[in-house]
Amino acid sequence: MIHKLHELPFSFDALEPYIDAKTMEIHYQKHHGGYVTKLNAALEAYPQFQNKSVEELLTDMSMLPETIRTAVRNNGGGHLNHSIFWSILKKNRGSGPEHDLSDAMNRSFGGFEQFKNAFFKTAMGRFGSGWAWLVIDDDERLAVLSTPNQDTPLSEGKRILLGLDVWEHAYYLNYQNRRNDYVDAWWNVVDWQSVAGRYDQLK
Ligand code: MN3
Repeated sequence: MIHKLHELPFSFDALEPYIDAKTMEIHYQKHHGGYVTKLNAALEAYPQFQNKSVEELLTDMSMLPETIRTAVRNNGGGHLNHSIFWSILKKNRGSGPEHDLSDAMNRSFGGFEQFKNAFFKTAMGRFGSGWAWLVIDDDERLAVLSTPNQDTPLSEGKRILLGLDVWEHAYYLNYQNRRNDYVDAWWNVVDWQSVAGRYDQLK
């Protein structure tokens, strides 16, 4: 096993009532765990790629043999996307972005509320499975975008500040078909200090 499912940085019930413990348990162990297992399986016959980080694999997928490119894209993407997702989750008790990140949000969107509106529309507009993202774009501005499946903005050269998983597996137990309620509730568990840390590192 080259790639590992790292320990979840919080307990399964830490995000309740916004994200329930059962969803967290299945999401982390079965879904994220499954991506890691399948990524390792794809790389098994290709030792020359086993020492590369998941970020390196996804940044330049053209270097990969075609036989494993789709498997790495889907499962490597799944591994990276979920690792980032867990790292930016924490009950925030109503806090929001501060300092440099807040300034950047004002410059790029006109304010935090405008950002949230744009992000909500993007998350709701993703047909089927995928993600909504806040990234630093090529022009150094913040941007909101969506990717299908487990595609990651890293593969398009974007720097990821935060992502929201809008696959049904992320919310169906508690919210059923109500993705809008899930997205609304999710604002309560964005760890803005963690997002600010990513911004400081990546800007
Ligand atoms: Mn997921």
